[in-house]
Amino acid sequence: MPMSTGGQGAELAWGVGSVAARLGISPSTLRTWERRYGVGPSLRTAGGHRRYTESDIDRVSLTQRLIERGAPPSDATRVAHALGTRDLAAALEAEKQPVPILTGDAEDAVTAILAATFAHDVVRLAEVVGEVLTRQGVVDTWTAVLSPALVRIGEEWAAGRLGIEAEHLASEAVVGEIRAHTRTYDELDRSATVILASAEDDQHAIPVFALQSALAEAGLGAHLLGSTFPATALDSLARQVDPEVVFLWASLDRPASDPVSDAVAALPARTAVVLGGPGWPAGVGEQPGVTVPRDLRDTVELVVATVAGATDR
Ligand code: B12
Repeated sequence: MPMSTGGQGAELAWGVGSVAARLGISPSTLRTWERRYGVGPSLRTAGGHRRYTESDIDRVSLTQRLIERGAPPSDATRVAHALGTRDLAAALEAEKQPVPILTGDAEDAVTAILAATFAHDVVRLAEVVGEVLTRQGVVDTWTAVLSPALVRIGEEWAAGRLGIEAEHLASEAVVGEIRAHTRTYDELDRSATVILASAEDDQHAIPVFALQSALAEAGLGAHLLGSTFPATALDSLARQVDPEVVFLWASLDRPASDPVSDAVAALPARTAVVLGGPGWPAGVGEQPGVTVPRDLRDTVELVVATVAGATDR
């Protein structure tokens, strides 16, 4: 017999036998998961009988599906434990076949990305990111979905709820989809040389891939030189290819005495320097020839306008 938890927003709670029948798991396995890993009922009746809420059942169900797909029970239960009710529901959706189509709401996409990251589900991650990119283009996808999802992933990692492996896995999936999106634009204006990289000692590069893709969407080709671009290479780059624009990203705070700032100051006046990311010190945009835009959209506008000005000359 189900029991009502009572009060406002009352929900039904179920006994071990009902849950076992509903999920096709034996009662003894349910008890083992509860005893060993703490995935079990959160309620008890007055008489001490265990009762599963719908959310408890979702947690057990996700555990079951992850185990069926080869995850060790300890990992499956850890993932199921870490998810709040909303992310849990999204992770369950992500585990279902066929994969559900997103509703189009940016928040749903963020939740789906988080759930797939917790579930280490690379296929689902690529699917969600790819679908939103195709539907909305990279600037809107970045602003409404990828940036908030990455911030949340960073918070989950910093709080110790998400492993570094999951952060790498999500980053690779996001970069892969952004690059695939970029390749759909093949008629690009390459009359100016636009260089994109992240600063020395900074491995964060997803925003640089997003910028290359957004510039492609705007019809402009740009060269991507990857992450941790050495400061000394800026000088040789300027001499070899004489770029119209150099964009450098920094997620991490730049050191007080920064060789990149010195190298930037030494670039020829004809090179416009654009700095993005929270790592640059305040006031860096006051140097001549250096601009620090607010976000991706601003950066695209600035680079497009700079290239138009440079090629008109
Ligand atoms: C993915 C990720 C990684 C990946 C990077 C993979 C890759 N290929 O890029 C990996 C796993 C390698 C990684 C490593 C590390 N990471 Co990390 N990482 C992140 C994460 C989750 C996303 C990074 C990102 O792309 N941010 C971009 C967007 C989402 O955020 P934003 O910088 O705030 O951007 C806004 C503005 O800058 C503005 N904007 C302004 N101008 C422009 C221009 C453009 C073009 C764009 C797009 C936007 C823009 O718009 C953005 C909003 O859209 C962040 C979380 C976060 N909040 O950023 C942590 C984060 C940056 N990492 C962090 C740390 C500590 C590290 C490590 C030091 C961890 C470690 N101990 O090893 C290492 C760094 C190693 C190194 N030497 O670089 C911290 C940094 C804290 C700090 N300020 O010092 C963060 C903030 C996580 C956290 N919450 O603590 N990381």
